[in-house]
Amino acid sequence: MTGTPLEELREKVRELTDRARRPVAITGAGVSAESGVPTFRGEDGLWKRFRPEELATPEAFARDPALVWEWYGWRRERIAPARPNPAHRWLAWYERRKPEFLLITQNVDGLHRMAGSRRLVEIHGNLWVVRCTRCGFETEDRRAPLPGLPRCPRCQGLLRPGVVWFGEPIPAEAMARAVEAVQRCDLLLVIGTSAVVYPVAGLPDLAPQATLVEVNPAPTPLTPRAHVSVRAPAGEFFGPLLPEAPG
Ligand code: BJW
Ligand code: ZN
Repeated sequence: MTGTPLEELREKVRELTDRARRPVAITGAGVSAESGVPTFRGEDGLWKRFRPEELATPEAFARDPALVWEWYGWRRERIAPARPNPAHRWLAWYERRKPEFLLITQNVDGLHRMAGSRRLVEIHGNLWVVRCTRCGFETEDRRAPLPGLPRCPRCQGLLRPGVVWFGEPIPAEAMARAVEAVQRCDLLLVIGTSAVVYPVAGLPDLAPQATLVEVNPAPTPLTPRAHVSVRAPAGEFFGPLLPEAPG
Protein backbone atom coordinates (compact mmCIF):
# COMPACT_ATOMS: atom_id res chain seq x y z
CA MET A 1 0.00 0.00 0.00
CA THR A 2 2.99 2.28 -0.48
CA GLY A 3 1.91 5.48 -2.17
CA THR A 4 -1.49 5.56 -0.48
CA PRO A 5 -2.12 8.98 1.08
CA LEU A 6 -1.39 9.01 4.80
CA GLU A 7 -4.92 10.02 5.74
CA GLU A 8 -6.32 7.00 3.93
CA LEU A 9 -3.86 4.74 5.74
CA ARG A 10 -4.90 6.29 9.04
CA GLU A 11 -8.53 5.44 8.29
CA LYS A 12 -7.53 1.89 7.45
CA VAL A 13 -5.51 1.54 10.67
CA ARG A 14 -8.33 3.12 12.68
CA GLU A 15 -10.72 0.55 11.26
CA LEU A 16 -8.37 -2.41 11.87
CA THR A 17 -7.50 -1.35 15.40
CA ASP A 18 -11.16 -0.68 16.27
CA ARG A 19 -12.17 -4.09 15.02
CA ALA A 20 -9.30 -6.15 16.53
CA ARG A 21 -10.06 -8.28 19.57
CA ARG A 22 -6.61 -9.56 20.43
CA PRO A 23 -4.17 -6.97 19.11
CA VAL A 24 -0.42 -7.02 19.75
CA ALA A 25 2.17 -4.35 19.01
CA ILE A 26 5.92 -4.86 18.65
CA THR A 27 8.00 -1.70 18.86
CA GLY A 28 11.64 -0.85 18.30
CA ALA A 29 13.97 2.12 18.54
CA GLY A 30 12.16 4.00 15.75
CA VAL A 31 9.13 4.60 17.97
CA SER A 32 11.35 6.72 20.22
CA ALA A 33 13.22 8.51 17.43
CA GLU A 34 10.85 11.47 17.50
CA SER A 35 11.47 11.72 21.25
CA GLY A 36 15.15 12.31 20.52
CA VAL A 37 16.40 8.81 21.36
CA PRO A 38 18.98 7.64 18.82
CA THR A 39 18.19 4.43 16.95
CA PHE A 40 20.78 1.67 16.67
CA ARG A 41 21.11 1.19 12.95
CA GLY A 42 20.64 3.55 10.00
CA GLU A 43 21.90 7.04 9.29
CA ASP A 44 21.86 8.50 12.80
CA GLY A 45 22.15 5.06 14.39
CA LEU A 46 24.14 4.61 17.58
CA TRP A 47 26.21 1.92 15.96
CA LYS A 48 27.56 4.02 13.17
CA ARG A 49 29.93 5.26 15.84
CA PHE A 50 30.16 2.33 18.25
CA ARG A 51 30.67 -1.29 17.35
CA PRO A 52 28.02 -3.40 19.06
CA GLU A 53 30.29 -6.37 19.46
CA GLU A 54 32.63 -4.15 21.47
CA LEU A 55 29.94 -2.92 23.81
CA ALA A 56 26.66 -4.85 23.91
CA THR A 57 27.94 -8.32 24.71
CA PRO A 58 28.79 -10.18 27.91
CA GLU A 59 32.31 -10.72 26.54
CA ALA A 60 32.85 -6.98 26.16
CA PHE A 61 31.69 -6.41 29.72
CA ALA A 62 33.98 -9.14 31.06
CA ARG A 63 36.91 -7.64 29.13
CA ASP A 64 36.38 -3.98 29.94
CA PRO A 65 33.45 -3.18 32.23
CA ALA A 66 34.51 0.45 32.61
CA LEU A 67 34.27 1.03 28.86
CA VAL A 68 30.86 -0.61 28.65
CA TRP A 69 29.61 1.39 31.63
CA GLU A 70 30.95 4.57 30.05
CA TRP A 71 28.78 3.89 26.99
CA TYR A 72 25.72 3.15 29.11
CA GLY A 73 26.39 6.21 31.27
CA TRP A 74 26.49 8.34 28.12
CA ARG A 75 23.26 6.82 26.85
CA ARG A 76 21.49 7.22 30.19
CA GLU A 77 22.44 10.89 30.23
CA ARG A 78 21.42 11.37 26.62
CA ILE A 79 18.05 9.62 27.02
CA ALA A 80 17.08 10.97 30.45
CA PRO A 81 15.39 14.16 29.14
CA ALA A 82 13.37 12.24 26.50
CA ARG A 83 9.60 12.26 26.82
CA PRO A 84 6.96 10.09 25.14
CA ASN A 85 5.75 11.18 21.71
CA PRO A 86 2.28 10.70 20.17
CA ALA A 87 3.10 7.11 19.11
CA HIS A 88 3.84 6.09 22.73
CA ARG A 89 0.71 7.94 23.84
CA TRP A 90 -1.50 6.31 21.21
CA LEU A 91 -0.30 2.83 22.30
CA ALA A 92 -1.08 3.65 25.96
CA TRP A 93 -4.51 4.95 25.00
CA TYR A 94 -5.18 1.90 22.84
CA GLU A 95 -4.29 -0.47 25.70
CA ARG A 96 -7.04 1.08 27.81
CA ARG A 97 -9.56 0.29 25.07
CA LYS A 98 -8.52 -3.31 24.41
CA PRO A 99 -8.32 -5.57 27.45
CA GLU A 100 -6.42 -8.24 25.51
CA PHE A 101 -3.83 -5.92 24.02
CA LEU A 102 -0.15 -6.62 24.68
CA LEU A 103 2.75 -4.33 23.86
CA ILE A 104 6.10 -6.00 23.26
CA THR A 105 8.93 -3.49 23.12
CA GLN A 106 12.58 -4.03 22.33
CA ASN A 107 13.28 -0.59 23.73
CA VAL A 108 15.12 -0.13 27.00
CA ASP A 109 14.34 3.61 27.32
CA GLY A 110 11.26 3.30 29.56
CA LEU A 111 9.19 5.70 27.41
CA HIS A 112 6.24 3.33 26.94
CA ARG A 113 5.84 3.04 30.70
CA MET A 114 6.20 6.80 31.06
CA ALA A 115 3.38 7.22 28.53
CA GLY A 116 1.14 4.98 30.66
CA SER A 117 1.48 1.53 29.04
CA ARG A 118 1.19 -1.23 31.64
CA ARG A 119 0.46 -4.42 29.68
CA LEU A 120 4.01 -4.28 28.49
CA VAL A 121 6.87 -6.72 27.93
CA GLU A 122 10.26 -4.99 27.87
CA ILE A 123 11.87 -7.89 26.10
CA HIS A 124 15.42 -6.46 26.01
CA GLY A 125 15.24 -5.15 29.57
CA ASN A 126 15.48 -1.61 30.85
CA LEU A 127 18.28 0.95 30.82
CA TRP A 128 17.25 2.29 34.23
CA VAL A 129 17.54 -1.06 35.99
CA VAL A 130 20.89 -2.41 37.16
CA ARG A 131 21.65 -5.94 38.27
CA CYS A 132 24.40 -7.52 40.34
CA THR A 133 26.66 -9.89 38.40
CA ARG A 134 27.38 -11.81 41.62
CA CYS A 135 24.16 -12.14 43.66
CA GLY A 136 21.49 -11.18 41.13
CA PHE A 137 20.19 -8.21 43.19
CA GLU A 138 18.21 -5.90 40.90
CA THR A 139 17.25 -2.27 41.41
CA GLU A 140 13.95 -0.67 40.50
CA ASP A 141 13.80 1.81 37.64
CA ARG A 142 16.26 4.38 39.01
CA ARG A 143 17.59 7.29 37.03
CA ALA A 144 20.26 8.72 39.32
CA PRO A 145 23.73 8.97 37.79
CA LEU A 146 26.01 6.03 38.63
CA PRO A 147 29.70 5.97 39.49
CA GLY A 148 32.09 4.68 36.79
CA LEU A 149 32.01 1.12 38.09
CA PRO A 150 28.89 0.75 40.23
CA ARG A 151 28.92 -1.83 43.04
CA CYS A 152 26.14 -3.90 44.58
CA PRO A 153 24.76 -2.49 47.85
CA ARG A 154 24.32 -6.06 49.15
CA CYS A 155 27.52 -7.90 48.22
CA GLN A 156 29.82 -5.32 46.60
CA GLY A 157 29.75 -7.36 43.37
CA LEU A 158 29.96 -5.52 40.06
CA LEU A 159 26.64 -4.15 38.82
CA ARG A 160 25.68 -4.40 35.14
CA PRO A 161 22.95 -2.77 33.03
CA GLY A 162 19.62 -4.62 33.25
CA VAL A 163 19.46 -5.18 29.51
CA VAL A 164 19.78 -8.20 27.20
CA TRP A 165 23.04 -8.29 25.29
CA PHE A 166 23.87 -10.21 22.12
CA GLY A 167 24.33 -13.88 22.87
CA GLU A 168 22.18 -13.71 26.00
CA PRO A 169 18.79 -15.38 26.14
CA ILE A 170 15.62 -13.34 26.55
CA PRO A 171 14.29 -13.91 30.10
CA ALA A 172 12.03 -16.96 29.85
CA GLU A 173 8.91 -15.34 31.29
CA ALA A 174 9.08 -12.34 28.94
CA MET A 175 9.63 -14.60 25.94
CA ALA A 176 6.75 -16.90 26.89
CA ARG A 177 4.34 -13.98 27.31
CA ALA A 178 5.35 -12.53 23.97
CA VAL A 179 5.10 -15.81 22.08
CA GLU A 180 1.73 -16.68 23.59
CA ALA A 181 0.22 -13.30 22.72
CA VAL A 182 1.61 -13.26 19.17
CA GLN A 183 0.37 -16.78 18.45
CA ARG A 184 -3.19 -15.84 19.31
CA CYS A 185 -3.34 -12.25 18.05
CA ASP A 186 -5.62 -11.14 15.23
CA LEU A 187 -3.79 -7.87 14.54
CA LEU A 188 -0.04 -7.32 14.74
CA LEU A 189 1.33 -3.78 14.64
CA VAL A 190 5.08 -3.63 14.04
CA ILE A 191 6.36 -0.13 14.67
CA GLY A 192 9.84 1.35 14.30
CA THR A 193 12.03 -1.74 14.21
CA SER A 194 14.51 -2.83 11.57
CA ALA A 195 13.29 -6.39 12.30
CA VAL A 196 16.75 -7.92 12.10
CA VAL A 197 17.48 -8.84 15.72
CA TYR A 198 16.29 -12.28 16.80
CA PRO A 199 14.32 -13.71 18.46
CA VAL A 200 11.98 -10.69 18.20
CA ALA A 201 12.42 -10.52 14.41
CA GLY A 202 10.98 -14.04 14.26
CA LEU A 203 7.83 -13.28 16.26
CA PRO A 204 5.72 -12.18 13.23
CA ASP A 205 6.31 -15.65 11.73
CA LEU A 206 4.28 -17.04 14.62
CA ALA A 207 1.24 -15.02 13.57
CA PRO A 208 0.24 -16.12 10.05
CA GLN A 209 -3.39 -15.65 11.16
CA ALA A 210 -2.97 -11.95 11.98
CA THR A 211 -3.30 -8.84 9.86
CA LEU A 212 0.17 -7.32 9.81
CA VAL A 213 0.57 -3.55 9.88
CA GLU A 214 4.03 -2.04 9.68
CA VAL A 215 4.81 1.58 10.50
CA ASN A 216 8.34 2.55 9.49
CA PRO A 217 9.70 5.26 7.16
CA ALA A 218 12.05 2.65 5.64
CA PRO A 219 11.39 -0.86 4.31
CA THR A 220 12.44 -3.87 6.41
CA PRO A 221 12.65 -7.62 5.82
CA LEU A 222 9.06 -7.73 7.10
CA THR A 223 7.65 -5.24 4.59
CA PRO A 224 6.82 -7.77 1.85
CA ARG A 225 4.62 -9.62 4.34
CA ALA A 226 2.77 -6.56 5.67
CA HIS A 227 -0.91 -6.20 4.73
CA VAL A 228 -0.67 -2.49 5.43
CA SER A 229 2.65 -0.71 5.12
CA VAL A 230 2.83 2.84 6.46
CA ARG A 231 6.00 4.64 5.32
CA ALA A 232 5.94 7.44 7.84
CA PRO A 233 7.42 8.40 11.20
CA ALA A 234 5.38 6.75 13.95
CA GLY A 235 4.66 9.90 15.99
CA GLU A 236 3.51 11.77 12.91
CA PHE A 237 1.28 8.88 11.89
CA PHE A 238 -0.33 8.11 15.25
CA GLY A 239 -0.70 11.69 16.51
CA PRO A 240 -3.92 12.40 14.56
CA LEU A 241 -5.33 9.03 15.70
CA LEU A 242 -5.28 10.14 19.34
CA PRO A 243 -8.61 11.31 20.73
CA GLU A 244 -8.81 15.04 21.35
CA ALA A 245 -7.55 16.02 24.78
CA PRO A 246 -10.56 16.85 27.00
CA GLY A 247 -11.44 20.47 27.56
C1 BJW B 1 11.32 4.88 12.60
C2 BJW B 1 11.43 6.21 12.86
C3 BJW B 1 10.24 6.84 13.22
C4 BJW B 1 13.37 5.60 12.34
N1 BJW B 1 9.11 6.13 13.30
N2 BJW B 1 10.20 4.19 12.68
C5 BJW B 1 22.57 -15.00 13.00
C6 BJW B 1 21.27 -15.25 12.61
C7 BJW B 1 20.20 -15.13 13.51
C8 BJW B 1 20.42 -14.75 14.81
C9 BJW B 1 21.71 -14.51 15.21
C10 BJW B 1 22.78 -14.64 14.32
N3 BJW B 1 23.93 -14.30 14.97
C11 BJW B 1 23.61 -13.97 16.25
C12 BJW B 1 22.26 -14.09 16.40
C13 BJW B 1 21.46 -13.82 17.59
C14 BJW B 1 21.34 -12.34 17.88
C15 BJW B 1 20.85 -11.62 16.62
O1 BJW B 1 19.69 -11.56 16.32
N4 BJW B 1 21.75 -11.05 15.83
C16 BJW B 1 21.37 -10.41 14.59
C17 BJW B 1 21.85 -8.98 14.58
C18 BJW B 1 21.89 -11.24 13.46
N5 BJW B 1 20.37 -12.22 18.94
C19 BJW B 1 20.69 -12.39 20.21
O2 BJW B 1 21.84 -12.59 20.57
C20 BJW B 1 19.55 -12.38 21.20
N6 BJW B 1 19.66 -13.48 22.06
C21 BJW B 1 19.60 -14.74 21.59
O3 BJW B 1 19.42 -15.01 20.43
O4 BJW B 1 19.77 -15.69 22.56
C22 BJW B 1 19.85 -17.06 22.16
C23 BJW B 1 20.35 -17.82 23.35
C24 BJW B 1 19.57 -18.87 23.82
C25 BJW B 1 20.01 -19.60 24.94
C26 BJW B 1 21.22 -19.26 25.56
C27 BJW B 1 21.98 -18.22 25.09
C28 BJW B 1 21.54 -17.49 23.97
C29 BJW B 1 19.61 -11.16 22.10
C30 BJW B 1 19.43 -9.90 21.34
C31 BJW B 1 19.63 -8.70 22.29
C32 BJW B 1 19.61 -7.40 21.53
N7 BJW B 1 20.06 -6.37 22.38
C33 BJW B 1 20.06 -5.03 21.90
C34 BJW B 1 20.81 -4.15 22.91
C35 BJW B 1 19.93 -3.93 24.14
C36 BJW B 1 20.64 -3.19 25.20
C37 BJW B 1 20.96 -1.79 24.83
O5 BJW B 1 20.11 -1.02 24.35
O6 BJW B 1 22.09 -1.42 25.05
O7 BJW B 1 18.74 -4.54 21.70
S1 BJW B 1 20.77 -4.89 20.27
C38 BJW B 1 19.70 -3.58 19.72
O8 BJW B 1 18.94 -4.05 18.59
C39 BJW B 1 18.71 -3.36 20.87
C40 BJW B 1 17.41 -3.25 20.12
O9 BJW B 1 16.32 -3.53 20.99
C41 BJW B 1 17.58 -4.23 19.00
C42 BJW B 1 16.64 -4.03 17.86
O10 BJW B 1 16.87 -2.82 17.22
P1 BJW B 1 15.63 -1.95 16.67
O11 BJW B 1 14.79 -1.56 17.81
O12 BJW B 1 14.99 -2.66 15.57
O13 BJW B 1 16.38 -0.64 16.21
P2 BJW B 1 17.10 -0.30 14.80
O14 BJW B 1 17.95 0.88 15.01
O15 BJW B 1 17.75 -1.49 14.23
O16 BJW B 1 15.91 0.07 13.84
C43 BJW B 1 15.18 1.27 14.00
C44 BJW B 1 14.09 1.28 12.93
O17 BJW B 1 13.27 2.41 13.17
C45 BJW B 1 14.60 1.40 11.48
O18 BJW B 1 13.94 0.44 10.69
C46 BJW B 1 14.18 2.82 11.07
O19 BJW B 1 13.81 2.91 9.69
C47 BJW B 1 12.97 3.02 11.93
N8 BJW B 1 12.65 4.42 12.24
N9 BJW B 1 12.77 6.59 12.65
C48 BJW B 1 9.15 4.78 13.00
N10 BJW B 1 10.23 8.16 13.48
ZN1 ZN C 1 25.19 -8.41 44.77
